[in-house]
Amino acid sequence: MVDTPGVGSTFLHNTETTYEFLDHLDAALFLMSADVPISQVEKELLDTIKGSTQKIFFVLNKIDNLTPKEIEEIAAFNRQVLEEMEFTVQKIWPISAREALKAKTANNDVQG
Ligand SMILES: Nc1nc2c(ncn2[C@@H]2O[C@H](COP(=O)(O)OP(=O)(O)OP(=O)(O)O)[C@@H](O)[C@H]2O)c(=O)[nH]1
Ligand SMILES: [Mg+2]
Repeated sequence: MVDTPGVGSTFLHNTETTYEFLDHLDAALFLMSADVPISQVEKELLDTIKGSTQKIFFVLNKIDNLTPKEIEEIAAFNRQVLEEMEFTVQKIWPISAREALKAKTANNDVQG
């Protein structure tokens, strides 16, 4: 598994690194941020991925600061953008990497 740098990176070489990996995709996990809608650069990346794999898992991160209603709204908005781009979106997986890390750390404490 390869964690590519995000696109729209401050540093152009990061974005180039991401694009260099796109020939070798078995599946893609596309991480979106719940605090901002999908950006134009992300849409360009998605367009490129489209030809490389059909297996894309859409994940919505950073839901920790949002109400369930807000999560619904941003997920619905992003879903519409993706469907307009002719992706088949089975599901958008809402997660919080921050909460997951917190839980993992707490769990490790219990286990000593
Ligand atoms: N509130 C919140 N912030 C998060 C969460 N996950 C990541 N962040 C914050 O988002 C920022 C970027 O996190 P990274 O993990 O570096 O994001 P990335 O997508 O790997 O970024 P690049 O690899 O640099 O493109 C950091 O300030 C994190 O603390 C989350 O679940 N909730
Ligand atoms: Mg990263």
